[in-house]
Amino acid sequence: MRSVFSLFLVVVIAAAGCLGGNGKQASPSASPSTAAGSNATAAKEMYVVATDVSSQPTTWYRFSKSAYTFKANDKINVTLKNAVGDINQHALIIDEFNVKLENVAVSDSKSVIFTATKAGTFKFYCNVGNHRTLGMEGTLTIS
Ligand SMILES: [Cu+2]
Repeated sequence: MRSVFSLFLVVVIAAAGCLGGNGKQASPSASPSTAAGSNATAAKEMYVVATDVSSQPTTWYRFSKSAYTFKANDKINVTLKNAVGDINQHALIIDEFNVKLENVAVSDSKSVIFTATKAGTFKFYCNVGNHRTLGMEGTLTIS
């Protein structure tokens, strides 16, 4: 008899747990037309590090990785981390998607989420001084 009662308790608790879960889901799914859909998907990471790859000035001012590929309509969380150990601030600009991460100080980082609304090959670059000319440029491919 006791074991039946225990089983009954377990069932009640399990049922309560299910109800609680449903209760939590009720509010976001109440407006599926706005909450669900493409915006519900997590943003993809585009993590870019500004780095000085050697002690030679000719290879200062680089992005750690210079090519990224995503799909059209991907939501992209782009981050610029400034890992260059000098006093320079750096930036990451993507003109076509109006991305501007500017004044990123040493050891600092900035992020912004944008949607890759068009396919193509685009440049991202640092707009500080002549950094782009020195090599702070990369390619973003949206397929
Ligand atoms: Cu720079």
